[in-house]
Order: sequence, then structure tokens, then C-alpha cells
Amino acid sequence: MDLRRLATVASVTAVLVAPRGGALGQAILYVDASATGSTHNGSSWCNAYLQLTPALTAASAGTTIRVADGVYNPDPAGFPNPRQATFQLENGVTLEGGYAGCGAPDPNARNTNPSAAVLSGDIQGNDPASNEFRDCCNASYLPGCPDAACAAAVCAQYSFCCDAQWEEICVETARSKCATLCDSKDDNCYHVVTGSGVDATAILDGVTITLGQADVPTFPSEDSKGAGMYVQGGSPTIRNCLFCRNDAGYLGGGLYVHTGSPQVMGCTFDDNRASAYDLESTGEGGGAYVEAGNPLFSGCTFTINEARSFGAGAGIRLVQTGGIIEGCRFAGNSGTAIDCYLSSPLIEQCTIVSNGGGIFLGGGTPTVRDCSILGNFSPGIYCFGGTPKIINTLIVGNFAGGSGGGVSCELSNASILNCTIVANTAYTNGGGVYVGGSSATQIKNSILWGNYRQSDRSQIYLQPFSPSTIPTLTVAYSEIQGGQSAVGGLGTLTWGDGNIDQDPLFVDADGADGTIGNEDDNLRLSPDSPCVDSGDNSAVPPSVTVDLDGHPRIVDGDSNGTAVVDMGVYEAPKPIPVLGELGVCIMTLLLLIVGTVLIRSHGRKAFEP
Ligand SMILES: [Ca+2]
Ligand SMILES: [Ca+2]
Ligand SMILES: [Ca+2]
Ligand SMILES: [Ca+2]
Repeated sequence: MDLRRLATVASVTAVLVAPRGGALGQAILYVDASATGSTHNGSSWCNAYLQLTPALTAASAGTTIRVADGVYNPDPAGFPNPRQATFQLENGVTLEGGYAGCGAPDPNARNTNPSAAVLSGDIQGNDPASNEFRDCCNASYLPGCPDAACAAAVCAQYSFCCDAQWEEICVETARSKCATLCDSKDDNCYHVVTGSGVDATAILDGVTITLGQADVPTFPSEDSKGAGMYVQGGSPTIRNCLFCRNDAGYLGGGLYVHTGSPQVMGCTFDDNRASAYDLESTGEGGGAYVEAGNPLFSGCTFTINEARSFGAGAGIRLVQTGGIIEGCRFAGNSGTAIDCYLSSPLIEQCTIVSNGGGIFLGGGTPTVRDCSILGNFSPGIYCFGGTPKIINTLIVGNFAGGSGGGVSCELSNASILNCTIVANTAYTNGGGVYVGGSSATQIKNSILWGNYRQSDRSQIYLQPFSPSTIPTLTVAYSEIQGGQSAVGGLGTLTWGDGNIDQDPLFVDADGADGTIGNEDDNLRLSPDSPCVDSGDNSAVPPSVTVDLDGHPRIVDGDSNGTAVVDMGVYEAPKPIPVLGELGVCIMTLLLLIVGTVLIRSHGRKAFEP
């Protein structure tokens, strides 16, 4: 197809889809950095706007802006400081990226995984083309840095920067010796995209948002938050987007929302940072930070994001929110994957593996349900205050430098129901579960097996904070390795009915790779496990109808005619009855009779494929 014909087809498409408002191209506006047409008015793929800002200016409610693959920068014109340039979302306007665009066999063909329609904060176009965030101008605490010339210059002066770790003094040296390199981000936009004041009809779909640099060091400047996307009072819809290599000095490297309920679906947050540029601040929410609202994060992925200086929430930080985090995956983030402060979200069906920590629940009434929390380098779940519920959750192979490898509860009335807590380690106390201060915690229908602290195998540890703050713990219908004697420390223990101490007979606890605490582990119960049909049905909340596999939660697993919930996250299926010799004979006879009847009535042909 030649370009002229392509342009004609595209204009016809524009006319066909432009009934609202009448003007050509009002319903769909095209943006393509490589458009070859003569008029760049957004009316077709080849007459597309070359940049995104004029399309946003021209758009009104009802407009869809289609963006072809290419790099787009916010236009600094009209801003006193060019770094304030940003793409502002609008109500009723859908911005869609990932289109093949002008010249492609099908210009409307679309790929958003990830999208090559890149919204970039590098307005001067001088950032190094690195695929990784780790650079010479920030402390990585790993040996060396990616730019060979800069690494050589710095390590000539301080060899430990290459031999041991790239720490603050290496960064300081790099900033003087490799100034061009280190200054390259100092001229980027504070916020690549802004969604303040919009509602859910402002839709961002299928773009990559990168190289925002919200680094104003004055604490707490708005320009130290939301480097990828900044929202003050707004609830945009964000779908299928990739946030990568955005860096905020304080809050929300990828995404920052204050007072709003964003819906974030199918997005990836990779290699974003909340950097903590000064000593007064800690970075919070490396991937995303939401304060006050009811956010939805559904089907999202958070990988290698960072919240610095012991900052909170390398993946997501929620402050005073409700909301839902569902079906998300967190892997390799530097700190706690999900950090909730005075928040009451529902966190369900999430996989949280090999992060600096699992989930922090600081107050509120949060619920964690149907999650897998594996091999993190802090407690699997750390509760401080509040009334958290932890249900049907697999907590395996986590390591706490302090107390409570699996779950650590301080001053917290936590309920732990139908959890499988296995092979977690605590450096000090409570390999499986630690309960400290005036906590009233209950453990029901759960399995604690193979957890240990450095010196022994105490599954559970109770620790008063003062003579008047003594923890209380109820354990019932649970499998506790070592039984009551595996509960260490001091507190009020109610050892309820139905507790057992027998090998739970997991199918294959450490999985094919022989290492426990990762995703190939199989902690399902063998049919003859003592945990089958050994729980307490009355402890199962009515809202819980399935196990971690999504199979029915209360099943008669021992075929005695009574359906009883199993201990742990998985429910063993009802066994298939084993046929006796007589049964086999009768079944064979029946099949023969049925087969003969069918062949006679339909003929053999009917059974051929
Ligand atoms: Ca730059
Ligand atoms: Ca394994
Ligand atoms: Ca059962
Ligand atoms: Ca039964």
C-alpha cells in the first residue's frame, strides 16, 4: 500500500469515527513522531501531530488520542521553568499508545506489552540510553557503575567504589568527575504526566512513562513527588502502562496520588525510585504512593523498585486509604513490597517474592487474602497496631533480621486463619509468628511447620513490652510443629481444641529446585495428611468460599460424609472412591453393555474422529 492510499484510508477512518462535534478528527486525534504527511493537524496517521502536547490542547471530552510508537516530551513552552512541563490528563479524553502508525501495513495495529509510545521527561534528550536505572550518580551499594569511563575515573581515586560498593562518596566523586553524565537528569521534567483534578473518564492506556525526575530537595515540595505521574486530587484510569526509571526525591517514584482513587490496571512499575535526597526525608513508595482515597491496583507488576534510606514501600505505599490490590506480583523490590499505614485495603491474590520485605500493615483493618508471600528478606507480614486479618495466605521461606520470620505482630490484634506458615526464619525470636506487646492474636486452621530462629525451633514467640503490656494468643485447630512447647516467651496462651503436631505431609514442600521459599514449592496436602478435615468450619469467614487454588474451601476430604475445612491454604479434594475387585468387574460389565448398545444404535462410524 502506498502512502497516498494509506493517508486516504486513514482519513476515511477519521471521518467514520468522527460523528461527535462534526469536525474532522475530533473523535480521534492522531499523534505520530514519524508522520510523513504535509499537514500535521492530527486528522490521520500520516497527518498526525508530531508531538503529544498539541493533541492534548486540541482534545475535548469524547476525544481519543491515538499515539504511535515514538518518543514524546512535554512541551516546556509557557512554563517559567521548563522542568515544570508535563502532560496534563483531561476528563473524557482517552490517550492510547502503542500504535504502529504512519507507514505501517496496518497503522492501527497495536502493541502495549510494553508500549513503544514513550512519554519521556528527558526534555533535552541528553540522558544516557541505559536500560537500567542504576547509574554512576546514585548510590547502588554494589561494586562499580554502568558507565565505564566514569567508573574508571572515580575508582582511580577510590578503588573501593569498584571493589566493594558504590556508596555516597563515590557518587560525590562522580558528580565532580563525570558532571555531564550526572547532570543529564537534572534538566528532566519533575512530572512526566499530571492527573490532578480528573475523574475516571481521564484514561491513559498503553504508554511507557519514563525519566521523570522530581528532585526538588526542599522538603516537602510538590516537585519531590510523583516523577512519572503526579496527581493531587484526582482519580484517573491508568491501563496497560509501563512506569520505568522515574525518580522522586520523596514520595511516589512512578506514581503519586494524594486524595484520589486511581484505577490502575495491567500496569508494570519497573525500576522506579523514591530516592530520599536529603536527611530529613525518607523515600516512600518507589513504585507508587497513594494517600487518602480508595485506589485499585489490579493485575499489576512491581519489579526492582526502590524506597531509599529504609524508606517505606518499595513497591506500593498506602497512607490512610481503603482500596484493593488484587492479582499483582511484586518481585525484587528493595524494601517492603506493600506498605500500608493507617490503611484498610483488601490485598488479595498477590504474589510477593524475593523483596526486601513482604507486607507491612500499620494500623487500620486491612485484609490479606489468598496471597503467596515467599522468600522475602524481612517478615512475610509485619503488623503494627490495628486489626489485620490474614486469611488463606501462604507464607514460606521469609527471613527476618529481628523477630517473626513469617508474621510479626506488635500491639496488633491480628487474626491468622487458614494460613500455611513454613520454613521462615527469625534472627532473634519467633521463626513462624512473633507476638509482641499488648497484642491479642489468634491463629486458627493454620499450619506452622519448619520455622526456626537462630538458636532453636520456636514456632511462636510471645514478648511483653512491659509488665502491663502482655500479649495474648489463642491457637486452635492448627498444626504446630512441637506443639505447645514450641511457643516460647511470656504471655497469655490459650491452647484451644484441635491442635495437632504430626508431619503435615506436604506434596513437595521445596519443589523441583529443592529450595523452599519460591514459586515451585508445593505445599498442598497429601490425601493422608493429618491436616485434611482437621480445621474448624466455624472459624472460616462466610466470605471465604475457595482455597488458594480457587477450589471449594470446605470439602469432605476424608470421605466420612462430613465436609470439614482443612488446615492451611489448600483444601484436599474429595478422594475418588477406590473400586474393590467386585466394583471393577461390575464397571467393566456396564461399559461393555453401554458400548454394545451405542455401537448398535449409531454404527461404528459415529465414533470415528
Ligand atoms: Ca536530561
Ligand atoms: Ca522451591
Ligand atoms: Ca476438608
Ligand atoms: Ca470429612
